[in-house]
Amino acid sequence: MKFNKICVLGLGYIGLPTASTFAAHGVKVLGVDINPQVIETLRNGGIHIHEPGLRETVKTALASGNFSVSTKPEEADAFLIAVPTPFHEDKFGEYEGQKYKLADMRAVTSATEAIVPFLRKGNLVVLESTSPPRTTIELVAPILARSGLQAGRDFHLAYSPERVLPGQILRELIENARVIGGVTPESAQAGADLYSIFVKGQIVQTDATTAEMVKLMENTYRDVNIAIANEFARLADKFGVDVWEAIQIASLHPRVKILSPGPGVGGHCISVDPWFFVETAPELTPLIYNARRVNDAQPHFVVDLVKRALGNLKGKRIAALGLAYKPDVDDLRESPAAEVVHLLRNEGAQVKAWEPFKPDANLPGMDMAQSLDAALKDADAILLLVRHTEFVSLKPADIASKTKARAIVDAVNGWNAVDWQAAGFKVTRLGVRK
Ligand code: SAJ
Repeated sequence: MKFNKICVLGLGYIGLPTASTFAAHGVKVLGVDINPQVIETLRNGGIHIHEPGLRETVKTALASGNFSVSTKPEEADAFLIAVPTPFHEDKFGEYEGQKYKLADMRAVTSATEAIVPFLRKGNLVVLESTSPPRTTIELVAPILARSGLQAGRDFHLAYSPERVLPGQILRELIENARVIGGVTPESAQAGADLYSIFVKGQIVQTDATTAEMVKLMENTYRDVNIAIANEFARLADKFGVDVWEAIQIASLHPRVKILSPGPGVGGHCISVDPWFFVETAPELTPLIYNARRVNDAQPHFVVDLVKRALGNLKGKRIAALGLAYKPDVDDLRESPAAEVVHLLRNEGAQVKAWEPFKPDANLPGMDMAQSLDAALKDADAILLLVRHTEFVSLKPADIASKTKARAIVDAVNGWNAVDWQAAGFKVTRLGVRK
């Protein structure tokens, strides 16, 4: 199938890079977002999200005349839906007395509805948003049928998840393998024709529900494996073992690869996607459900460590280093580090947080330091929450001269305990009680 014009609905972390990459490859692209501010920002040459290289790609795409933006879709050969699928804030499911989160599919529903008046015979529609299994055939197809056209007979319909890593989106969009699940083999083929415009990685064709499941399986696999690493950290602490040493030794086994414990699992993918399985099949997912609970509870274990270092936290001053959800990114969404800080404050501690990637972050109830030195100055303890490269390379002797704190708590195995002890610090580490 040939594509002269495509319409991308949703210009966020995935939609905008995808739309501008298509445009850079010579396709006419209309980017659609219901938020007029997003459209205005883009029209004025700005960009509303942070992603390395994206500003230039968008600028070039707009200047080439191939990329335009609007709040409304138009007729096109293909429609891509890349809108958010967050959770409902105030609605929960319940199974055997246990609450679980529910996906809010309203954005997918309204983006699909917006396509209906413009859908023509022979078009392709692709859903990219991470969704519960069977969304393509049970939610999207019936809405599109309101056009009088039927998916798989009159137009092509496919599901193709994004699987890119924030911070490397533009490269991974092109290089990663791409799975395309069609409601028919012809739909999958049409999707493969579309993405082969820029994808250099392998393109795998399958059915729509398999592709939906693949995406959720990838992130659930990671979540469950991080949960077991976190439980290992709790066990090592109980048994007087250093979990980091134990993981390293166990991972020498050719078929064992254990992930890293830490303050929990954040971001907008791994802490979210497993719930899409739980909500659609709570009776089949006790392991996935409990892995989520283990990872969500992990910030409490970090607070316990701080208490071990400082005793009662009332009035204690703590320098919290890092608020991002993972190392070397500026993304604070669903960050377990931020959750730790909130819990410490609830215990009466006075926390100054230093996040070098977002010093001006405006989180409710958060006291942000404007520099590392400002965070350290009056601290009683230094708490390492994110393994940012610049934190790992801090020199204990330098730090000792900048603070009266003589206790460090390392929740991410970022620092060498011996070096810090040599500089006069008492060291408390996650997953270590020796
Ligand atoms: N984490 C640990 N221990 C580890 C690894 C990670 O505690 O050993 C924590 C991180 O600190 C972070 C969270 O898990 O808080 C998630 O980080 P991540 O790097 O594992 O994943 P994301 O959310 O940045 O990106 C993932 C990727 N999926 C996989 O690696 C299977 C990415 O490819 C997906 O595109 C993305 O989710 C998504 O959009 O679904």
